[in-house]
Amino acid sequence: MPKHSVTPIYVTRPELPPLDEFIPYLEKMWDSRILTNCGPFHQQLETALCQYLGVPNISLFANATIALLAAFKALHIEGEVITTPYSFVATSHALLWNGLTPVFTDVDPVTLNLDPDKIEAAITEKTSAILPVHCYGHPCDVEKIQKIADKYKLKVIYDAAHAFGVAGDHGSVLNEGDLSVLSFHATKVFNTFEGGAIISADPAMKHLIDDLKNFGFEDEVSVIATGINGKMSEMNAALGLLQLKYVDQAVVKRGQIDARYREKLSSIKGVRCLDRNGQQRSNYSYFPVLIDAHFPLSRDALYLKLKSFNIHPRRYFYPLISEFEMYSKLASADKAGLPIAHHASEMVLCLPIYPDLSLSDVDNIVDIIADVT
Ligand code: T4K
Repeated sequence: MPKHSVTPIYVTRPELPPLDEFIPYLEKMWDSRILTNCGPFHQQLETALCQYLGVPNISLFANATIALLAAFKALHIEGEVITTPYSFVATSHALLWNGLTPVFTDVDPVTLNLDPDKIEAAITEKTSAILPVHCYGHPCDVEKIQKIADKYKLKVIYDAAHAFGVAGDHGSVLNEGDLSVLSFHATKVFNTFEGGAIISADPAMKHLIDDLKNFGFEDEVSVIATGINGKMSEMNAALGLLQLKYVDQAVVKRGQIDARYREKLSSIKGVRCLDRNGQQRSNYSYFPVLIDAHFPLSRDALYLKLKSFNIHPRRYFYPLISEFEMYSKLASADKAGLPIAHHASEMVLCLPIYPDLSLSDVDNIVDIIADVT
């Protein structure tokens, strides 16, 4: 029998290290009075993350949204950028903030990532970049995207907000494209409360990005570009150093929850879990399911039903970005051109997944879903 949860179960719950292990970091900050502007913890975290993620250069940011803004600035992107409507709104907002025009193309029905076969038809003489998202941490078809980018001399900036530690067929997805942007928000697999990062291949590019996140200062008296204040503080960086010690075990626990959901949901008609094809290493950051017409309830009815049991899934990503008022007038936002994204957005439900979620809670969530069949 499904049970009403005594405490609310949200889509996620941030992972935190033992508090007493954080105190020595705070003591160091109190002693040194170095609180921000790329201090020692910031530098240590950049080094540690390069090693952990297997990437050559990383620039820490206050959050992924500002990192995305800086990424487009660093590459001098102009005109139109081809992107997915099936993402968190920050993806496209980064374009508008840079005076760029998003051009939405449809997603692949299996991965729900930008469909590479739709990209070429959207390229015009104004196109200068592609902004795909590794949605839910599922790798994009990086090879096909790169081929198109090379053919038309376009830059590729990956929104890798969900893809911490994810590897595809060619290793870390974070080494793909020109730049990749990570989020370390509280709701992510690896969190620094708020935080983000840009991964770059070339030290000169990292140098430019580091200047851009510090107002554009090259030195005390020279400002080389219209930079922003995007620096990660020492407090966030110190937390990141500590979180890094625990992230592997957190991913293992997430993997167990993912496996339990898949096993238990497999017998429920009308509920489809997304494949993990092409992932050599997953981070299990989200657990999206698609509720189709074979299920007796609509997605929204199931969402409300779970809420009535004090379980709070989320409809990531509904509405589509292209439906928000600042995008909906764009020609590429027309629903007719984005049938798969619309369909997914109307069917998706992200079920709770986080390391502390017990397998008995997972069983109860599945029981609530199954109880309507
Ligand atoms: N690109 C993509 C593809 C993204 O998904 C995101 C962010 C970005 C870029 C931008 O990254 P950042 O600039 O944020 O670094 C959340 C997050 O705020 C957002 O970071 C994330 N994607 C998005 C998918 O989800 P909301 O508005 O759904 O969050 P909220 O506050 O409703 O939190 C969800 C649940 O998590 C809550 O019901 C309870 C739990 N929670 C949340 C927070 C913040 C906690 O237990 N503790 C907390 O501190 O956007």
